[in-house]
Amino acid sequence: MSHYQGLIHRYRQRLPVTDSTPIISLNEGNTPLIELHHLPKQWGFDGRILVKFEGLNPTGSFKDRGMTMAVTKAVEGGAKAIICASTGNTSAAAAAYAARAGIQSFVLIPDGKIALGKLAQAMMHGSTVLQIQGNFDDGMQLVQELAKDLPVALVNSVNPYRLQGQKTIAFEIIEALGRAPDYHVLPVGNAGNISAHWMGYSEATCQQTAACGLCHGQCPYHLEPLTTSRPIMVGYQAAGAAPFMRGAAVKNPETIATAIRIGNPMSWDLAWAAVKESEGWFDECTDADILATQKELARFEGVFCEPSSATSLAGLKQDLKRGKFKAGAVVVATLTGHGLKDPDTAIMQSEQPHQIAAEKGAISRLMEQYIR
Ligand code: AN7
Repeated sequence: MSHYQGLIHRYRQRLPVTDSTPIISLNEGNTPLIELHHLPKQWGFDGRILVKFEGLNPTGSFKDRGMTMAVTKAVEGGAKAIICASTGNTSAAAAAYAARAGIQSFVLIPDGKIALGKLAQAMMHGSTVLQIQGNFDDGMQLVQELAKDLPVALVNSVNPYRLQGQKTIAFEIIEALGRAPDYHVLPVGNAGNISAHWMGYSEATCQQTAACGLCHGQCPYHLEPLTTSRPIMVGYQAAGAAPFMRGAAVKNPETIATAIRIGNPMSWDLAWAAVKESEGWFDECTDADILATQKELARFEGVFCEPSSATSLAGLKQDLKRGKFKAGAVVVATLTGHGLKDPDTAIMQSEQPHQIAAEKGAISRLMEQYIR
């Protein structure tokens, strides 16, 4: 076995590929599962919290898992171009994987509401960036219509190969823990990721029989189960963009967590199925709590995720206080994207640099205030 070559190579038996499929990969996946050492205690929790840091994927978010599959299948099918609507991370991943494949990419992004790092990525990888006067939901409508009329493959998560790639996160977590967690918490925007997590956990436990109730004997992957239990799935949304809490689409979603500024999620039914079958729940967090948690994680654990990603831990913290998690439980939180994606929001909420003379005395006097 040579070095790690990405999640399609790693999990090819559990993915819809053949030996002749031309794999388009940037060695995505295989991200670290990091145990939190300080926040569980600070939050009064006697269980374990581990974060799956998806910010360490090649373009800095979990979108690479889905994009390696979607672009691989698009190229296998002869596509010369791909298109997506995006709040930023999907566009960065689409641009990078299209570059890798040598095909054209088009990305529709909401005017002005995308984090700077993500825009830089799409531009740098040579994507044709279309900044529309509308939000993500408007863009999603448009790309579905455009992909019908033009020879471009749609690579949003309505493309089933996206969820196929993203389901591999569950396999990695089970392998790292030696079991499934008791709870899995994650942010929910367009709702593809929670659906993919549940698909992964379900396939990992599937007994390939009607009796197991998961695939009703229909599972295409005739493999030994990886584990025996599935986690309770908990999805957290930003309060200004929480259609799952309102029970209907939200017309003008607003949140500082621009990645999940989505009012009309495409995977509505799949996400509800994940939550209901696992006996989990949805809840919402304020922007203030999201930012405070992002900072706590960076400050006390050394892990820097983007605001949307911190929504998973902001929700967890809130629901621990409400006693919604069993004592002693093992909780995994997906940190969907890297903090460097959105430098503006990070700098805005942090202690500013000290403007100081290039002079030893002045600097040491300042330093003494910090050394106890
Ligand atoms: C960091 O890039 O929808 O519930 O267009 O970038 O699967 O949509 C991003 C979504 C969470 C929500 N965290 O996942 C896009 C886009 C981050 C994200 C989500 C996104 P889904």
